[in-house]
Amino acid sequence: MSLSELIKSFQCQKILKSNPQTKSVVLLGQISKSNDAIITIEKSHFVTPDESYDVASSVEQTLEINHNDIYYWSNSILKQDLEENPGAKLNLIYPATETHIRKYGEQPHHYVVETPQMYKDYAVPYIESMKGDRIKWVYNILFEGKESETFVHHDKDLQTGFVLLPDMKWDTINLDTLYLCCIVNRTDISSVRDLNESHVQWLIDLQQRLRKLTFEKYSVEADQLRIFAHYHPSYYHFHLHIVNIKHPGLGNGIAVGKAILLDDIIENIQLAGDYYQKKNIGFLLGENHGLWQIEGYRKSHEERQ
Ligand code: M7G
Repeated sequence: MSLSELIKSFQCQKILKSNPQTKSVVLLGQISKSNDAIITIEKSHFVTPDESYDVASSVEQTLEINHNDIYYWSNSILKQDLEENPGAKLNLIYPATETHIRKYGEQPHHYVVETPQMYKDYAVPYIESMKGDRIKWVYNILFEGKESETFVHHDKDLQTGFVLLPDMKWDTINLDTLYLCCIVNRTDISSVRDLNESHVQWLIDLQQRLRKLTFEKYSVEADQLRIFAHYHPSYYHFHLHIVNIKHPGLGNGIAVGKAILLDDIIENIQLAGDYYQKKNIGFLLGENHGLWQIEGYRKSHEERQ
């Protein structure tokens, strides 16, 4: 079935999330009887408006709500088109797994400080259980040519190479919300916890190349980009987020307690090669997350409170 057919068959059952600030909703529903689906709809930002923005032709209809003295307010319908000025971005996950449903659902969060012992005892086995099918999309990109028509760059060296491509969070139109993803070819790094002094020069070179490639393709300067990794990431195969600094991100993806700048990662392992093996790492953990569901992990956190 095509995406538009899948959307037409979607039967909404629950609002997982609704955020007036990011103007987005996440809906849980079913497409076929036994398969769950998640649809995210995010209203699009203006396509980089400048002083030539033509209000008269951009605003198709207005319905005045009221006016008072010199103040007027109204509802409006803006002109939009799919190619260059879409009204919204829609993502579908189908079939959605239990892990997806838990991830996208509204949930209380906790600030957790993960010690190296908690990592070793509970996170490592959890991470191993989250590989396989869950990161199939990563292997599809790296080794099966999936999404290759969108690649900004593909260096196939198995040790130092990577793919740089548009992240599925980006509409690929609006440079203000530019969001790229760099997935490394090597399969031996699950997260920052696996990085040490042997990776310093590789990461320095990688960052430089990412900045250069992004500038060449999109004319966005190096100092207009935030390049960072997540801890914990949703997918345990090392990757980096390359995002326009104008973009505040959806959810907490760019906030402290989730994002770690690549510059900080490099400097930390330059200062101490085993920094990420020894460090307590503080981050926000949702109650639906698999790690929170592990009793020992949760208890270790509670004992430290
Ligand atoms: P993360 O830190 O593991 O997860 O980053 P999170 O940010 O979703 O919590 C993974 C990144 O890969 C995210 O920015 C996703 O939007 C992006 N991503 C995920 N998938 C399944 C795909 C995909 O199939 N294609 C592309 N291009 N990006 C994806």
